[in-house]
Amino acid sequence: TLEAWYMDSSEEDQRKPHRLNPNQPVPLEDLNQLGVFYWKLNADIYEADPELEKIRKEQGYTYMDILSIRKDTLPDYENKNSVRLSLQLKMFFTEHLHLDDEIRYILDGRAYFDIRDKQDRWIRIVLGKGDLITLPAGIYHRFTLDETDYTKVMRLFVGEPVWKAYNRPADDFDIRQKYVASLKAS
Ligand code: KMT
Ligand code: NI
Repeated sequence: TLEAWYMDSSEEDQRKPHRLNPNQPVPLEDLNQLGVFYWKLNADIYEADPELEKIRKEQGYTYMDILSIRKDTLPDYENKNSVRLSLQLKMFFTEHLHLDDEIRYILDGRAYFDIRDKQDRWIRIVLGKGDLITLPAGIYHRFTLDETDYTKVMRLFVGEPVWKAYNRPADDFDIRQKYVASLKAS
């Protein structure tokens, strides 16, 4: 299952866990209420996984690509898809929203997704190998590596991918208003 917790407000290294003391866990049902959904899969067989195929088919996730993300210490000449960090990671960790769902499947390593709850508090979600998560369009969120500084992530999308991120504040966007309204209804 998925582990999530409320974050402390310290400005320390974003890759640290930032748990409150005592820890304040967030159950999966609370994440579901915020429009966040989760599947556990076997990442060892992602290239031919009938469960992943089923999800992609049911959800219409026609597009996919894979990124290796590691801390910007060594250039990675072998993997053309590798993203050399600092700049990109800085953008990922800047609070933002998208006009579409963000669907990510961790194939290796670990990463944190931080999302805002209804009271605008940060919830940190830790994802490891085999975790597939969907964040709803319009939710404010951010992404970071953890202290292991490495993850390999599959990005899924319905149709032609649009990665554009709108940094907060983006409260006047239709998608944001729609998301906020959906929270009030639930
Ligand atoms: C985003 O929009 O937050 C990201 O794509 C970062 C996480 S996966 C590379
Ligand atoms: Ni995003």
